[in-house]
Amino acid sequence: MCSFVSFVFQKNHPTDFYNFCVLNKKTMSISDQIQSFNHEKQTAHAFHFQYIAEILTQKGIDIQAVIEKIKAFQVAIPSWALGTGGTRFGRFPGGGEPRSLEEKIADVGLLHQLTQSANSISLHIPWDIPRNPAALKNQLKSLGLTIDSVNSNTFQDQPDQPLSYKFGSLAHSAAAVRQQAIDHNIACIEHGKALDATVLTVWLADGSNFPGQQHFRRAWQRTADALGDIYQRLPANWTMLIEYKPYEPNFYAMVIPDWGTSWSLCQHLGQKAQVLVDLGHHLPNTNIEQIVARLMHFGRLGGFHFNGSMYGDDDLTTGSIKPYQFFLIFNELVDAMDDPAVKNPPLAWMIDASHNSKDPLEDLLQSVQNILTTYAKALLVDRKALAEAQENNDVVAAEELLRAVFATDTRALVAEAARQAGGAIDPIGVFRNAKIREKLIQERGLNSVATGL
Ligand code: PSV
Ligand code: MN
Repeated sequence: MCSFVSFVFQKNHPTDFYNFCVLNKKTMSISDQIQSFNHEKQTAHAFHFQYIAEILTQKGIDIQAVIEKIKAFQVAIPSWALGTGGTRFGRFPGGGEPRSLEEKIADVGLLHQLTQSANSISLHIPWDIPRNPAALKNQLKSLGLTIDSVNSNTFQDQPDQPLSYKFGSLAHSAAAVRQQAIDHNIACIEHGKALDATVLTVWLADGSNFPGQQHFRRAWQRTADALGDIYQRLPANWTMLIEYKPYEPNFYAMVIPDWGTSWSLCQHLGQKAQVLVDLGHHLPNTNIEQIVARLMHFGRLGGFHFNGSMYGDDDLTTGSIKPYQFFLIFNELVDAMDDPAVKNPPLAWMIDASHNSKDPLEDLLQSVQNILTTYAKALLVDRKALAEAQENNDVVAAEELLRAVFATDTRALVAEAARQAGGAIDPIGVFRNAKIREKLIQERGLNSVATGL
């Protein structure tokens, strides 16, 4: 064990504290459980951390600087990923799902406590209308959380809604439907303001299922005009994120199918409008890393929805299917974020996933872990050497450089960042060891249902 590692462990984990935790396991708080489990994992973690620390130090990398960047990276959790997702063929909930906005916030608080990297929650309106903003703000504050974004929903009809979105919302042929959707987005801004949010995310399901059904140019113009009305109501410090998606629920054409259309709408609206990239919103084999680089070059990448995808909007665990592509995407993000010449605003990071076969909280913990380990890899890329290889057209050197970083196991760096921040070396281990799901089932029941899809 290197002296740095043994020093930090001794400092933060005195043995008598550990004994106290083990003896009182049944009544231990989550933070005590984290410390206790960290202590159990200490030796193995120290071994792995020392190994990577030595390799990277030899390469001249400032380990603590990398760890500080990992600690600073925070990803939002969407309120709708906390319950079991499903497909149109069924849903198989595992119990203990949050039944209210307060319980959703509590779940995100737990994820943040475990990882120290999930300090905000995204709301979907009307699923998450804040009934008592003052109390919610207190709850958020006590858990160290903020609101990441408010997301409007004009893809479903609500029971009390006068006009239907069956044929679209902001792009609808009828002005009255467009106005209803505009008003809904403005109401979202108001709900967000009450909770100190600063981001409105707009994803439109508008489009057509059959050729000839919708006039493409009129649909774009109606959307642009309607978004303009919403944009006018956006407070000065707010951002409007415009999310694209190539298909689903419409299968012939979506009104905002790609980054180019999102970008064109942002150009039309103004600087507070930004493109949102959802990893699952691309056709197979799309070069997402290039899209990300382009958008950041234009200063127009505002938000990111993480998930894993095999075919389309599969909403699987982030990094579970195409880890190399995920690394290449992060490589472009970090490259642009580190370049002072790039004038892109800070990004709103969020996990947008859905779960049918896993415990939603465990799945989110896996996603956070994969995001952080991949981000850590991107931080290790020798940008100068890569640029040199690129400028000299040394194809093999450039590729090998990236492949070597991709093959580096960064899990100990992420574990060390969490440990230093007061989180868990092994978040899923703590979740299971502390029997958190079992306790949630006891508290909320087996058939509790979260509002959402
Ligand atoms: C659409 O597929 C999407 O990715 C948008 O972000 C929605 O708001 C979200 O999923 C939840 O339905
Ligand atoms: Mn999304």
